[in-house]
Amino acid sequence: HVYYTQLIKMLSENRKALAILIDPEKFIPTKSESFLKSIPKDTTHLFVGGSTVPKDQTEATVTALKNYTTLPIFIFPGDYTQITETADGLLFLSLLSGRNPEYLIGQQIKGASKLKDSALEIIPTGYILIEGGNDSAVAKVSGTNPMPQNAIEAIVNTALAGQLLGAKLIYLEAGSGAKRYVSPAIVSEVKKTLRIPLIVGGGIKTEAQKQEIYNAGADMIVMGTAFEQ
Ligand code: 1GP
Repeated sequence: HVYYTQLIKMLSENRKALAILIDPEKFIPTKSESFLKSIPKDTTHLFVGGSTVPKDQTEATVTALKNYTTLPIFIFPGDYTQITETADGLLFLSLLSGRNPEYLIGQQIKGASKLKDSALEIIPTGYILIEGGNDSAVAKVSGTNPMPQNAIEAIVNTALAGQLLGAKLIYLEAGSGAKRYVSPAIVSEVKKTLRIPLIVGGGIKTEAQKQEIYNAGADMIVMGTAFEQ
């Protein structure tokens, strides 16, 4: 687990992680070089994925990016068809906030045989969808309800259950393009109870917002929409 170990080490040295999310459905592979020049200097990871990605587009995106970067590329899959060996790793997500078995365990079973002998670094990740003030693609595609931002205790317990199930990361997601990002109060309460790294994404656009969420306790922030061309 090279990349996970690197992440733990960087966090132990009080450095924060920043993942830039690329949605293959919207990305033009020939623009990879200019895109990579436009992302922040403090970027530590690239995530590639989306809720609805046409077949083979994830692989084309990863292959194109690989020509111009040494940053680790992780698949952040909307479904099992997005698995590609061209990436460095994969967030093996389970949508813990929802009550749709297809996204809790169904997609994971569909991907399992493909991942059995994979060289991808597979990181079990508890994925928690939180109300972001507008309809999110994750809610729509998964057919699940996001957790309300005022349900802090339920969110904390969901994250804790994920950790107890063996997740190596917890991801608090407000949805791509969220009007309202996950509140600092939620981030700090979840962080207090976890001993695994905490990822926060959805609706974070500015440097000030990013710092606010880091200060609340996020170990990694994911930004997508802010850098879409
Ligand atoms: C979405 O958390 C990510 O899955 C990033 O969201 O596109 O709003 O930055 P944004």
